[in-house]
Amino acid sequence: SCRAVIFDLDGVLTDTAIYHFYAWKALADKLGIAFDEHDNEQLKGVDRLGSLRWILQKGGVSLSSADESRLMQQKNAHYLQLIDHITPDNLYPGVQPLFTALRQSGIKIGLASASKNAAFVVERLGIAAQFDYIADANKVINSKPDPEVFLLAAKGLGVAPPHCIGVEDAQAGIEAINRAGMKAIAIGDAAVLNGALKIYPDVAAITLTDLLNV
Ligand code: B16
Ligand code: MG
Repeated sequence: SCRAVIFDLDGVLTDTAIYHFYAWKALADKLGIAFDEHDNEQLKGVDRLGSLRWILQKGGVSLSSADESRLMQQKNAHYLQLIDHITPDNLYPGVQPLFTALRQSGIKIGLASASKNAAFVVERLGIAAQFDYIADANKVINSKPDPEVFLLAAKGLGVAPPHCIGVEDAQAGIEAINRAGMKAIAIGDAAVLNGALKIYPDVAAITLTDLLNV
């Protein structure tokens, strides 16, 4: 039975994935490396250093760790500028009703994000207080597809992984949920996402009954 639902942030609760894309795209342009939306699909759920290295490798570029740090800092500054205007209006439709239904059923709500900016984003979205536990990139060493961030969320919630459902928009995230021994639900395109028990176009399509029957 389902006792907790652990949500990914970027691309599941809000559309920050597009701002990550804009910021990486600007950096790739500066480096003269081709980078498009299709490439960006590979970076969803991948942490900051992993994303930078993926782009550099695509361009056949290898840099010192000092240069990597400088570029990550540039990308993050640009990203923070892009998300500075986020308000509760940026919460995807359906999130608040689903959270309310989960709470009313006594099901815990967790967050498992690969982003170091997760706390800032959920604060801006006005939903920070609704999480029973937040696990993000500041608290883990290994990023998705490693299960660490989902396992930390389960531990923080006090719920055993088999009683947790994870909700993800990224292939790396679905893999992380499965490796954590949880049930995976995907948000997005069935043509590009594999390994989930169910797939929905967006959070608004998920009902409490669906979650209880997974
Ligand atoms: P930051 P999620 C992930 O968040 C994004 O999907 C991914 O594109 C991004 O590179 C990563 O966070 C790191 O973000 O630079 O803010 O630490 O989808 O796991 O919530
Ligand atoms: Mg995501």
